[in-house]
Amino acid sequence: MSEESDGLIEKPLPSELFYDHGGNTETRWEAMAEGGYTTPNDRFYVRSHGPTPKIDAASWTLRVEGPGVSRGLTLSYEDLLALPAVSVTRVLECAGNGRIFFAEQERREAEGTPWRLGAVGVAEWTGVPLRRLLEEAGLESSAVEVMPEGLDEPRLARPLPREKALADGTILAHTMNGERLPPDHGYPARVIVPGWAAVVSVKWVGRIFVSAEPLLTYWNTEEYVLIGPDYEPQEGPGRGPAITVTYVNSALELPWPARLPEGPNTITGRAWSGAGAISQVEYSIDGGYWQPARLTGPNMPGAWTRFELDWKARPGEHELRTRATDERGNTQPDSVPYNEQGYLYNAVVAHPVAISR
Ligand SMILES: Nc1nc2c(c(=O)[nH]1)N[C@H]1C(S)=C(S)[C@@H](COP(=O)(O)O)O[C@H]1N2
Ligand SMILES: [Mo]
Repeated sequence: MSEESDGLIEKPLPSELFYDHGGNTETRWEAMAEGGYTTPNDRFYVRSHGPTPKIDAASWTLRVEGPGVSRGLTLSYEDLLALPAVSVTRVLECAGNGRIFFAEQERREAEGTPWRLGAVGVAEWTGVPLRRLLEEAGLESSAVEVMPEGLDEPRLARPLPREKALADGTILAHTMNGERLPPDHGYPARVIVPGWAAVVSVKWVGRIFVSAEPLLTYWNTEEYVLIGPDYEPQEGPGRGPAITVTYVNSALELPWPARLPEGPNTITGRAWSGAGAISQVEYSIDGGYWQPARLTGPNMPGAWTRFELDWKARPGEHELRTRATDERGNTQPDSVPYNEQGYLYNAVVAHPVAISR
């Protein structure tokens, strides 16, 4: 384990699999090339605002409470595991994924961890629909927001509108890719909110507060809000609109920068969208015309698809770009408007590739 994340993240962080950002760790895209459809738990990125808490499932309880529920509910870990479970295969992408490109491509540096494109992964998440827990707690028609709270320090809590909390696919997960949720990923239970930035997928949940009015917290007024000339100022305390959905994006399964031999190369990558399946991926070499890449294997809505392209490469320094479009017609843009905290960067990026003789 690297020194920087030592004591903060529990799982081993070998440098072939991760870039260490000191307490946060980014998946190396080249480590995805040999794998299957989902991101294995041992190489899934970790983004936490504090150290991974040590939680004893035997004494853990989940409470669902607040003015928006009539009865409330307290569950043990065993109770949670005994409820009927569903599985969803979905992408989890940090709102800050791609942040380094504000500096590198837009020439305006943004605050925060300088992720390249590896703060994203797909897993099969298994757990109990949040709707079921809310119904058991006696959800009132007056309920407005549902706020899962983490047991970590600093207790991340992010309110969800009622409809999103009740939506299909929004679950309290206890299992990740068929294994007990690993400590760094929220053991014993985390929320998964498909299609929304991963910050909303609160880890280490201990309490779900159901309100009868809109909730303002640090996590939807100060951080994870869009602040910049292109974003509407908010009424009230919010410094900008709170982030909800993430957008269509793509990455190549290559080191950054990459080095490849001259001649025919087959290059692979993945494209994802929170809004649906991927309808096309195009690529461009050195700013040339866009050509279609081949989509391969499963293309699950709200997860990702793999793609490949053939390139008969000439020696020299090159730039390879990919551009994905989802089934709703959303396409990666050429640039993303600046925002102070560097969120939601999904523009086309120029991947540097050196071709050697
Ligand atoms: N309790 C809690 N939940 C959290 C966080 C956190 O720091 N504390 N980080 C959030 C952010 S910003 C992201 S990107 C995802 C990361 O999930 P992962 O570490 O399982 O990849 O968890 C979210 N849930
Ligand atoms: Mo994040």
